[in-house]
Amino acid sequence: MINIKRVKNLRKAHVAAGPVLYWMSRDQRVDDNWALAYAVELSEDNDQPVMVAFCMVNDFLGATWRQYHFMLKALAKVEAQLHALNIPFSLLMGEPVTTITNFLRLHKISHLVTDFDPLKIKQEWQQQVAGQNDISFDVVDAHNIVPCHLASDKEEFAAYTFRPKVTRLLPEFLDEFPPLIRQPGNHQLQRINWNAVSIGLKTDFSVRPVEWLEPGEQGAKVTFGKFLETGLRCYATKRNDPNEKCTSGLSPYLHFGHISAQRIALELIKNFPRNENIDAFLEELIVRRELSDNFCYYNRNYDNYKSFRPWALNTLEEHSGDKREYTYAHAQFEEAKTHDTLWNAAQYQLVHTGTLHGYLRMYWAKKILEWSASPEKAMEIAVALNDRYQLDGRDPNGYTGCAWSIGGVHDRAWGERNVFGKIRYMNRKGCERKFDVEKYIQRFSK
Ligand code: FO1
Repeated sequence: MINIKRVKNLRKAHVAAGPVLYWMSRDQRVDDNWALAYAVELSEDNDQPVMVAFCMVNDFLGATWRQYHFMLKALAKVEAQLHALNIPFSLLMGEPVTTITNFLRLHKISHLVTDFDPLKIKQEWQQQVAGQNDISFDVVDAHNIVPCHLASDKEEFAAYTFRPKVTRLLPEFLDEFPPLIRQPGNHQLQRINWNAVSIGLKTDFSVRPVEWLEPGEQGAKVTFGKFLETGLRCYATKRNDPNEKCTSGLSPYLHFGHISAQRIALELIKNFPRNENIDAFLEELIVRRELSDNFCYYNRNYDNYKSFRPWALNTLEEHSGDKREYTYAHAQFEEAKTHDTLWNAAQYQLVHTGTLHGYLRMYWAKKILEWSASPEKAMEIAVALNDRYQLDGRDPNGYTGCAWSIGGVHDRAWGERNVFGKIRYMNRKGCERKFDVEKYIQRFSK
């Protein structure tokens, strides 16, 4: 039984019996997925079949072939896993509101379930589908351990205000997932022609897929296993060193929902004694990640300058006229053509591997603030480059990371200085104190 508090009802209706549909969107996995578990529960309660559909849209928030390729490879595995459970899977293409509405009518769906996503575009899709269809429609938070709408009913100021609210609710929501069993019914389980799907896709094919990690649940499990064996033991001490392999590398999988944060937390707590590594990792995985959903859910300007707190807007405003030692345009940043070899190496890693080490993401974004004509422009450029090249772009974590670096969101005021005002400053000397900068530059330069 799923904890019903994870379920947020968008619309109630008393429709004649019919199949239950899970409209999969954010959490693109079969295992440990509360939205799927809830849809299966409803289908059993009503003695109706359960179906799953994913609606693919073109040019989703500037996504390129790099992200679509990763996503589609994994969705093909989702199809196989659902078929093994005798659950039909449909890949729909087109504008979601119309496409989902047509699917609901065609299959006489009686109950619609989808997964929670704080992004504006998803909230919009869900509101419109609810408005256009007189059907029972529930949203289930399958991404956060503590459901976003329960952890807090407002935008939180910082991790220290949010942490106690999440921690208090963890015992209730760190529960085990129900087993997924093979479903009854004789469905004709058509297989999707995945090659045709990518041919029909409109996106920017110039950003190439990455080969260094395996998309999907299996790849996520292997990556998690590797982290447990090697990275976890140096996480607390060396997670800020991009030359060390002490981070989990799970963010692309978490972004697409190929692995459940709750599963990760359950495994860690069950199999490892609490120590500084586990505590530091759970702080990132639970408090920081759920705080970024909180920020995006309650602050509609999460992807732009207007989301910054008043103190930050004032200080950036006061220093907007400061003389910039260097000023670069979007293209110069994108082509890694700044005067700073460290920043260029970070941009090079981002463009060619689709990921950037957490510590360097902060340095990378803060230098965009320092070398852009204005803080508004800086936020625009950071979000655009992040979303274009990061495998985990278009994610609440990414928007929040840029807002933290450039607008001090969830941070406090620091000593005042040129251009930054009271926004926390980072520089190359700070990096040199943390890790071997020259070694990093050797690894990631042309
Ligand atoms: N979600 C969808 O429901 N349909 C899509 O076609 C889709 C494409 C897509 C491409 C890149 C990417 O990074 C995310 C994409 N997502 C899509 C959304 C994703 O599943 C996440 O829900 C959000 O990006 C993060 O909240």
